[in-house]
Amino acid sequence: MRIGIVCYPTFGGSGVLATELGKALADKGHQVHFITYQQPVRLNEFNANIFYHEVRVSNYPLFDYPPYETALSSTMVDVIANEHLDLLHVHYAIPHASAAYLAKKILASQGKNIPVVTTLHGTDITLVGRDKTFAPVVAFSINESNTITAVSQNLRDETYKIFDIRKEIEVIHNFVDVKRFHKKPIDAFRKVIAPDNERILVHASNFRGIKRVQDVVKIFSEVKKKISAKLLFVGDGPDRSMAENMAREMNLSDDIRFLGRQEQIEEVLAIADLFILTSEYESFGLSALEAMAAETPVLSTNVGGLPEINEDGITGYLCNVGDIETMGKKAIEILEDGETLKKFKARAFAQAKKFDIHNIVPKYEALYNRFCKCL
Ligand code: GMT
Repeated sequence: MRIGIVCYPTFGGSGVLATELGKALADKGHQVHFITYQQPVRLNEFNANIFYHEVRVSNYPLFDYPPYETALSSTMVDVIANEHLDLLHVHYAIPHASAAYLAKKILASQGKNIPVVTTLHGTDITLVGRDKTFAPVVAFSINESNTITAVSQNLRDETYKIFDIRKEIEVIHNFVDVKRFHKKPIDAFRKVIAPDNERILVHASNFRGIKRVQDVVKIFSEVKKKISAKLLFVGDGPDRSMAENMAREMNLSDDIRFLGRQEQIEEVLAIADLFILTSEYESFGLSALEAMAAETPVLSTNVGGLPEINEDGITGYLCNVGDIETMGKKAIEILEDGETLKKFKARAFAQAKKFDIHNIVPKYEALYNRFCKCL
């Protein structure tokens, strides 16, 4: 089958998921065409079944705001027609679903029918999408997709609450390539980070306000009162310097490292003892699932889709947003003795296996198959 994938090419979860999906489909013999404005970060190896089409936006001096969505629709039309695509799968509604709608209409006027699958990822609905500046277009273009999927039951429910969606939204949970993330820790790396065998805590995100990275620093400070530990921050974004300043002010700089964006996050997770996710909302929390695949328990908030992956008291703990005291206590409970930690690690890994790439990708194939008779 010839599949077009449209996504954000950056480090965000939706782009990562879309890229991993495309790679998995290509491995299964499908021809996959990525349509994005730059090479997706996880698209870093050669595969004969993968093609990359860059969206170029004219920077004509008249434009204060270059019309990206128009360029995207035009590129979609070009690729779908010339590469004879069977289906277009867009990830993140804004602006991908509306650009796909326009492309679909243009192609229909030329006698070609292209089914469009839209996968909702979270902030495209719960944060940005519901804003008045986008909402009517988001609702309309979601309804015009041939089929809609959401990455968690929670996001499906939220979408129905926020928008007047007249179609069935199917839940297909995000996935992880367990084989890739279940790595042996590199001893030398562990020793550099934790020379005295301290426990290693990790947080990874895009450091946006919704992630509440300040809470991660505060929780770490609580943990440090009882346990010798180190904290690794992975990623970058608007609140990184605030977290750095807090670390300095709280006298924690020697124990906190900011690693920046990491393409090989599995190497970092392999040495982790606890993953912390303090978000105000997560439709799913792909980074937490990746941590679990690396046998790392998760201390997270109890919002959005997080309870669908992190089992309270089993794979980690779920706490109220901003409840630093409880989160600190729960972190200590997981980390304090080796036997308890081992149990949490084993159960986190077992849970991740349920979301393994080999269990989830066939669900997307089955869905595509409903629209194309070409599989
Ligand atoms: O979390 C972000 O800010 C990035 C965002 C994205 O679109 O890349 O992540 C969303 O999609 C991920 C993949 O489906 C989910 O794992 C994240 O939970 C979701 N983020 C939010 O809902 C805040």
